[in-house]
Amino acid sequence: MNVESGQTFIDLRSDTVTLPTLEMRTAMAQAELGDDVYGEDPTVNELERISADIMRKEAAVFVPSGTMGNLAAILAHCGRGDEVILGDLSHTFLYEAGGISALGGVHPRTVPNQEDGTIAQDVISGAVRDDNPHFPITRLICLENTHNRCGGAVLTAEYMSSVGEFAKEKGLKLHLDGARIFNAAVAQSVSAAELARPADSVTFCLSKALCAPVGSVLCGSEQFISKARRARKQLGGGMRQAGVIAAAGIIALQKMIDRLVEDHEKARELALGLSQIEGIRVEKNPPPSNMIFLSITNALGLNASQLAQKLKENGVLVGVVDVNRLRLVMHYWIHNDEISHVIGAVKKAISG
Ligand code: TLP
Repeated sequence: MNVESGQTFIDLRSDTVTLPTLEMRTAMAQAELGDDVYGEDPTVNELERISADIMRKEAAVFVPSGTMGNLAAILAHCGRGDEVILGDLSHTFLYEAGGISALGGVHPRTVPNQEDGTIAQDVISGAVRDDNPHFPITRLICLENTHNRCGGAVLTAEYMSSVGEFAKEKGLKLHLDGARIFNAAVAQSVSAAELARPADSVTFCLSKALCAPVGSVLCGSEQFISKARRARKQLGGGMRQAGVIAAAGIIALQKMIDRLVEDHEKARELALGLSQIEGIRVEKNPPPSNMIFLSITNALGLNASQLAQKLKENGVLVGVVDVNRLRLVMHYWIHNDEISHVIGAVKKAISG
């Protein structure tokens, strides 16, 4: 639910719109605090310890956003002029404002993402540079799980392992943008740690489907996290009494992971209803996690922005991906009985 100038919307634009639960707000009010840049905020320290345990990594650092988590990771793994291999549909390449080049001087080597969010092994292998003074030095591979622009696709533990083994063989590091790694984990009934095991570092977000208001966590070895902590400071991400928000993050990790299956069920139900509407194609049906991508056929006589505007007039907010694609993201604050309203709103928007 989202309120704009007094009007209430069913907000499916993203799971980033989720508000904190009452339990989170209470924990935030009661959190024990200290100066986190001195390492003295007990609530942040606890969140970092719990996060490292969940991912089975040595250490963790709390960061304000997924974008900063990925950037701090890439700055900690790479020096200026080094190259990172990443998907052409990855969030880091598409939606992080070019931060790795602008702030880190890191050269992005984009390679095609496949529909299932993976990058073919031979493509990764072919992108690794030879030792030649003409070339940047390949330092890092980045993967994303779930994969946002690939429709919330989930990467398997087997795929993660095979890329991890390849990286090791070549002396490269592997970073995982696991903004929604818990969605990937519950969708496959595996632990997030298993998915992250082959990665040297992993970022995950507390502020998306887990409903915390702010924050992400970057996990890795002790040595890596101390470098990432310095990168966070350089980026202005040292947050002082950050326990206020870390407290919500702790509840997110304790209470909000297992229930993500409910979001996936609701996404399947919505996708099924939408797939029966003529002129609309559900790109991945059933959806692999909590995202539904819709393609709109020309026959509809509406482009994606026009359809989104009509849906807004009917109380439903959706994301416009491009001229004929929409994204609908399911989350905690969408109630089961709102699904039929969304399906009805789409039918009405198309017919009128
Ligand atoms: N994604 C947002 C938008 O930026 C597109 C969304 O609404 O989905 N990695 C992945 C895979 C993401 O989807 C996002 C956010 C991030 C990183 C960045 O997280 P934040 O917004 O916390 O910087």
